[in-house]
Amino acid sequence: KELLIATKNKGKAKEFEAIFAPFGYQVKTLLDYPEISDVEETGTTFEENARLKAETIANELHTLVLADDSGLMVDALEGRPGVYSARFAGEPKSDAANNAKLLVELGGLEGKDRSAHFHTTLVLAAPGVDPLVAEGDVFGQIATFPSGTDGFGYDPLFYFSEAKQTFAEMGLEEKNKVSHRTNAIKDLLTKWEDWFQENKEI
Ligand code: ITT
Ligand code: NA
Repeated sequence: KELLIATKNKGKAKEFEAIFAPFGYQVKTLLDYPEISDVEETGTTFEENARLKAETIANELHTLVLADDSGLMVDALEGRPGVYSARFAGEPKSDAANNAKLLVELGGLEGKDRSAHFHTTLVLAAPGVDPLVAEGDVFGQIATFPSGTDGFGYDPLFYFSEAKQTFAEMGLEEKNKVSHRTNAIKDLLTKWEDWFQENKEI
């Protein structure tokens, strides 16, 4: 049994492999399929983007594909950067530039609410069936300066109150106990068996 994760991000792939290997899946990523070209994320929602990636590749390779689309929503910015999180500060993708832009945008809002949440939508697709959609969130605050060196993306600015640390200070293992991606995987696992029952041809 093979499960293809539609990502080139090694960190993400490792996280998914740890979850699915015990179920007997051979976990592959797009790094194992260099001939598959990037699916452009042209959707305006996480679900649209994840669905686009998962369904396109599932149909192309006739296999089971899991795609993940995620981002950061900041309340004081009306939910931005949202689906545009990876390219908030423009091209090329840069975590440092994105974090700097976020601090600048919140700078004029001194003393205001800095609440934010990360969101992940997962889509599990196979040729000819309705895909399975799962979601997860984690809530926190945007810090006034970056702290910590672990993780990626906005982790140095995402302050998780329960741990009194940013995600980048917590380290991967602690982050993965509470993260949006972990919560989405938990949601996926609760729906997984029913989906396979309904789609026995997979
Ligand atoms: P793939 O589509 O190839 O997987 P991507 O960079 O587009 O890579 P995502 O859609 O998951 O990955 O994430 C979009 C951006 O949201 C990402 O570049 C980060 O800036 C941010 N992000 C997502 N998950 C994050 C996390 O766990 N910690 C910090 N930032 C995160
Ligand atoms: Na994305």
